[in-house]
Amino acid sequence: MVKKDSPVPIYFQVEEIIKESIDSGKWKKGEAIPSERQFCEQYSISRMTVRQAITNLVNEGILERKRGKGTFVSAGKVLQDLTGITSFTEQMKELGKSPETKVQSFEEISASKQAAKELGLIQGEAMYKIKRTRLADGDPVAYETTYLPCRLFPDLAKIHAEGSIYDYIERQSGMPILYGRQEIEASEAGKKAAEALKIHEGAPVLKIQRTSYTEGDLAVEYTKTVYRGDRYKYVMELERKTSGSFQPFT
Ligand code: 16G
Repeated sequence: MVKKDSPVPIYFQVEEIIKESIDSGKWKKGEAIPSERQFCEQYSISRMTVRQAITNLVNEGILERKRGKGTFVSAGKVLQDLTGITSFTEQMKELGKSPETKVQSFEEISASKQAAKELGLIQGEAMYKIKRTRLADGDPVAYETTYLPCRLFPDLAKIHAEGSIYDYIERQSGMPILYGRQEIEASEAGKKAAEALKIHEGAPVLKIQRTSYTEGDLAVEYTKTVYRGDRYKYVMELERKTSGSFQPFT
C-alpha cells in the first residue's frame, strides 16, 4: 500500500511495490506489468508519479518498455565471468540458458591489415570471415564477426559455425585454446548489429575484441563481438597487483 503521509517519496514506494511483486514471483521475467492507468487507480496516485517509478526501474534494467505493447519485467542480464576463456556456447550453458546461432554469412577473404596482425598472417593471406547472431533462450544477445586462418582449418564449413567454433577448433582440429587477449569498450550499435540484435541503431552496446591462442602462441581466432548493452553484464574478480606491474593505457 502507498502511504501518502510518509516522508518516503510516493514514486519510491511504488518502485518498492513493483520490485516486491517481481521478487515474490507474482510478476515473472518477460511478463507484462499492469498499465500506468491501473497503477493510478489502484493506489490513487498521479500518472506522473507512476511514470517516474517505472522510468527509474527501466533505467535500472528491472523493467523494459516495449513500444506499443506496454511495460514488461526485464528478461535480466546475462552475467559473464571474465576470468576464464570460454565460448559463447559454454557461457550460456553455465547460465542454464539454451544457446542458438544464426550464421549470417560465411566467406573466405584475404586478410585485412588488422586481422592479419591479430592472427599473425601475411596481409592478403586467406582467412574465414563469419558473421553470426548468438541467441540465449531465443533472444539475440550478441552479434559476432569471427576471423580464422584458412591455413589452420582447411575443412571448416558453415555447418561448424552453426554450432560452437571453439568446439570445432579444440575437438575436431585438436588445438586446445589456452589463453586469449581481449579489449572491451562501450559503443553504439551500427545498422547491421542493430538489426541482428533487434535494437535501435545507436543503442548502447558493449564491444569486445578477442584473440585466442593455442600452443606455441599461435592465434586461432580473432572475434569482434557486439553485446546488447541491456542484456550483458560483466563480472570480474580482481587480484591486487604489486606496483610496477600495472600496464598503462596505450
Ligand atoms: C565468445 C567469444 C568469442 C568466440 C566465441 C566462440 C567473448 C567475448 N567472445 O563469444 O571470441 O569466438 O565465444 O563461441 O566471450 P562458440 O564456441 O559458441 O562458437
